[in-house]
Amino acid sequence: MDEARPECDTTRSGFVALVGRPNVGKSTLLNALVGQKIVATSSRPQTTRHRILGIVTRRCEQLVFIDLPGLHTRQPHLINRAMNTVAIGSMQDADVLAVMVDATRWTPDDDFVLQQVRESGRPVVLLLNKVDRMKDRRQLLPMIAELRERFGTDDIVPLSALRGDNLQAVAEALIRHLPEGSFLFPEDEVTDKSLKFIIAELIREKIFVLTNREVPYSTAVHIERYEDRGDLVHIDALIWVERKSHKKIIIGSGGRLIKEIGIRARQDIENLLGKKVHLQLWVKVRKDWQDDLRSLREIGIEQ
Ligand SMILES: Nc1nc2c(ncn2[C@@H]2O[C@H](COP(=O)(O)OP(=O)(O)OP(=O)(O)O)[C@@H](O)[C@H]2O)c(=O)[nH]1
Ligand SMILES: [Mg+2]
Repeated sequence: MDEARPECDTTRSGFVALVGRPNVGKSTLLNALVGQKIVATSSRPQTTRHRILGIVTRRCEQLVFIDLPGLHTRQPHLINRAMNTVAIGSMQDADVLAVMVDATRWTPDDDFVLQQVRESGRPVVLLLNKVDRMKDRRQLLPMIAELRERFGTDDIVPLSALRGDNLQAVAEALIRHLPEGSFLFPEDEVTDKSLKFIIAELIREKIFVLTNREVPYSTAVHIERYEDRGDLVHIDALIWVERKSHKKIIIGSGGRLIKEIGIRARQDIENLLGKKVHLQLWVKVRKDWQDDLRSLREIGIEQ
């Protein structure tokens, strides 16, 4: 019995690594389980760049999710290799892997995921996401049978992270793999990252949603000032871009695009803080930062 929780016969807690190729819905699931938007999601692959903890505390269990960059085989920049290294390394820290696949698409990157999962030797719960998009639900059973063979696990949960369908079953399946023990984090904590980090991610998410091709990947966001003046928070954020041409695109004609990024980001930040926010965005060219180790360290991506 945990002395801090006399109502529980046993308490369980541990780490769950969210593993999968880019764009399968790992971060969407994390936000849904935590019940708050703490990580960026978008329809573009490689939205997540950092290892971010999302903590879900229930009455007698605490699941500490590790949201990770999607594993990918095309790695044109240092940042891509660093993201994969972080993801593969983090699998070893987990009590169980929540391996996510997309019910509507299997790609060569999924084969890479399968290989890494097998090599890790960690216990696996397979999450079959986006079932809301399946045209024919009768395909679900044969698909589950095939995945059972491939991943060598009977723990397979179909779900829709976007709609919030079957999240309870996801949590239950993962909890069975967690060791007995006291909670690892205070019960009101939802992440290990600072408020500044989350704010930078919310801004970066808007850039991912509102720009195309190589432009979102050329950007990183750094919070230069965070000043809480009681009922109003002043935030200055700097957006790095790799090229002058990208700067022009981010600003947009007559400053329209940067204004839109600011409006959307401010709404999310106000929701997060529960306060009014004054957000000022700046854009600066930082040539080839995706291949510069020092820049990667500055935004917290370590190899
Ligand atoms: N239809 C549908 N779309 C989903 C579902 N879950 C996530 N998505 C969408 O899939 C896209 C990718 O979601 P993310 O959560 O950013 O994916 P991710 O796996 O974290 O991707 P990376 O960070 O790039 O590795 C977004 O457009 C989501 O809205 C789902 O259950 N159903
Ligand atoms: Mg993600």
